[in-house]
Amino acid sequence: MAAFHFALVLLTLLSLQFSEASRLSLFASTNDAQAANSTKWAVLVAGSNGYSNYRHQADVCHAYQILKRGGLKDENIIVFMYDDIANNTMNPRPGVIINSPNGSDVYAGVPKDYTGDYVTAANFYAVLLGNSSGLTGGSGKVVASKPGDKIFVYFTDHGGPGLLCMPNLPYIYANDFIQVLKTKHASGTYDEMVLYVEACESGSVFEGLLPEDLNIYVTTASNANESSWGTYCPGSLTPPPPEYNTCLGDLYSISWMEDSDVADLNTETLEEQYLKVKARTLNNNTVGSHVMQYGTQLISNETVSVYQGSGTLNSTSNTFQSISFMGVVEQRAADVYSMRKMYESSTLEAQQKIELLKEIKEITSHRAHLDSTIESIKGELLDQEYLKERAPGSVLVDDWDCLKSMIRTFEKYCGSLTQYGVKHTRTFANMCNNGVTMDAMDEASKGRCGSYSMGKWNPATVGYSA
Ligand SMILES: *[C@@H]1O[C@H](CO)[C@@H](O)[C@H](O)[C@H]1NC(C)=O
Ligand SMILES: *[C@@H]1O[C@H](CO)[C@@H](O)[C@H](O)[C@H]1NC(C)=O
Ligand SMILES: *[C@@H]1O[C@H](CO)[C@@H](O)[C@H](O)[C@H]1NC(C)=O
Ligand SMILES: *[C@@H]1O[C@H](CO)[C@@H](O)[C@H](O)[C@H]1NC(C)=O
Ligand SMILES: *[C@@H]1O[C@H](CO)[C@@H](O)[C@H](O)[C@H]1NC(C)=O
Ligand SMILES: *[C@@H]1O[C@H](CO)[C@@H](O)[C@H](O)[C@H]1NC(C)=O
Ligand SMILES: *[C@@H]1O[C@H](CO)[C@@H](O)[C@H](O)[C@H]1NC(C)=O
Ligand SMILES: CC(=O)N[C@H]1CO[C@H](CO)[C@@H](O)[C@@H]1O
Repeated sequence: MAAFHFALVLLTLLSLQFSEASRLSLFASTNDAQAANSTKWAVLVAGSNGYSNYRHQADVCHAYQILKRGGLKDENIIVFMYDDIANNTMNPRPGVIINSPNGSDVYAGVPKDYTGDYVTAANFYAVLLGNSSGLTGGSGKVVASKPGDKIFVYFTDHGGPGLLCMPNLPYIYANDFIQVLKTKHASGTYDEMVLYVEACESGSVFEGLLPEDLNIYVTTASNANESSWGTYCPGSLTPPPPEYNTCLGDLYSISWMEDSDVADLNTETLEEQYLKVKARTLNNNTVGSHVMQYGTQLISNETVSVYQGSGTLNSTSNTFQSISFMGVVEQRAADVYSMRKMYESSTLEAQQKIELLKEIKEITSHRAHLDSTIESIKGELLDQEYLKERAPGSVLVDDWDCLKSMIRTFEKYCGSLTQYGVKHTRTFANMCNNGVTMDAMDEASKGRCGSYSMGKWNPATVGYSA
C-alpha cells in the first residue's frame, strides 16, 4: 500500500515535469493499448439502385475511403451497394464514381460485399448480428465483433415515416431494425456503436423507439417529418461537371464526410461534428433539414477517430469551408429531376429520348395515382374530425404488424408504394392508430384500384415493401 502510494506520488511529481508533448504521448500510448484490443468495425449501406440515384452509392464509396484512410481494415468494413453505377452506360466516366464536383474517384478499392440482389434488409440484419447462417449470397463478411469493439454504421438512401428503403424488397422497418440493435446489445458483442443515417423522415426510425441504454448513438439527416436533400445536382447552385445529369451526393452525407476529410479526427468529437453537420444541413432553413441525435448521447463526447479512424485528406479540392449555401433537390424528386436533365441533354439519341420520356411519364403518373388514391382512402377511412394525431416525438405506431398489413393490402390492389410513395406511411400508421380494420382497407383499396393497371409496379412480381 505504502509502495503504491509512493509510486503514485512519484508519478504525479514526474508528470508535473512532463512537457505537453510527452504527456500527450503517454496518453496516446494508453489509448493505443486499449485500441489494440478494440477493433473498429463499419457497415456501409447504399439503399438504392439506378443511375438517377447515383448519389447514394457515391456517398457510400466516399465513406469507405474515409474509413480506409483512417486505418480500418477491409476485413472490418462491410459494404452494401447495388454496384450498377460505375459501369452504367449513362456514367460519363466509366469505372469512376465521384461524390463532389471536383472530387477524385471514390470507387477504387471499395469491397463488394453485398451487391445486386443481395442488398437486402435480411442480409443487413444478419451482418449486424454476426449471423453467418442468416446470410444469402455476398462475401459472407459479418460484424464478428467482440465486447470491446466499436461499430460505425452509415446508411444513405430514400426512406419514409418508420422505414428505410432498400433496392430489393421488403424495406427496413424501424421496429425490426431497433429489435436487431437490441439483440446485438443483449449479445454483449460491442462496446459502443455510432449510426449516421440519411433518408427522408429518418428521425422517425428512432424517435420514441431507440432506448438510451444500448450504448448506441445516432444522428439522422432529418427529423421525423421532413425530406432530406440531394446535392451537387445538375442545374443547381453547386452543380456537378456538365457531363453529369445526376446528383453526386446528399446534403447531410457530404457534410459529415467533407468534414471528416479535413478535420483532425483525433481531436474533433462526434458532438462537434454533429454541430457542423447540423449547421450545414439546415442550409437556409427552407431547403435543408434538421439533423437529429438519438440514443446514448454521452458517446458524442468521444472523438470521431474512435469510429472512423484518423487520416485527413491532403487536398485542396475540399469545399467544406468555402460553400455556405448548397444547391439542393428534394430526395424524392431527385430521380425524376435527373431523368429530365438526361432527357434535355444533347448526348442522347432520338430513340433513347423517346424511351426515357416514356419512363418519366410512367413514373410520374404512378406517383400521381399513389398520391390521389391514398388521399382518397384517407378521406374515406379516417374521419378527420375524430382523428387522433400522435404528439411530436412519440413513436409512429404501436402495432407494426398492422402497419405492414395495411401497406401490403394497399399494394395488392394499387401497386408498389416505391421509394416515392413511402412518404405516405404515416397515413397507414394513423389508420392503425385509429382502429381502421383491414377489411375496410381491403374494400377501399379494391374499390379504387380494382381496374388500375399496375404494370411494373405489381407486387406479385416485384414483391411487397412490407
Ligand atoms: C483483451 O481482451 C481480452 C478479452 O476480450 C482480455 O482477456 C484481455 O485481458 C484484454 N487485454 C488487454 C491488454 O486489455
Ligand atoms: C465493370 O467493368 C469492368 C471492366 O470491364 C469489369 O472488370 C468490372 O467487373 C465491371 N464491374 C461491374 C460491377 O460490372
Ligand atoms: C470546382 O473547381 C472549379 C474550378 O477550380 C471552381 O470554380 C468550383 O467552385 C469548384 N466547385 C466546388 C464545388 O468546389
Ligand atoms: C440467424 O439467422 C437465421 C435466419 O434468419 C435465424 O433463423 C437464426 O435464428 C439467426 N441466429 C441468430 C443467432 O441470430
Ligand atoms: C432558401 O433558398 C431557396 C432556394 O434558393 C429560396 O427559395 C428560399 O426563399 C430561401 N429561404 C430563405 C429563408 O432564405
Ligand atoms: C464522456 O462522458 C462520460 C460521462 O461524463 C465520461 O465517463 C467519459 O469518460 C467521457 N468520454 C470522453 C472521451 O471524454
Ligand atoms: C500535403 O500538402 C502540402 C501542401 O501542398 C505538402 O507540402 C505536403 O507534402 C503534403 N503532404 C502529404 C503527406 O502529401
Ligand atoms: C410540423 C411538425 O410536425 N413538426 C415536427 C417534426 O418532427 C419534430 C421531431 O422529430 C418535431 O419536434 C416537430 O414538431
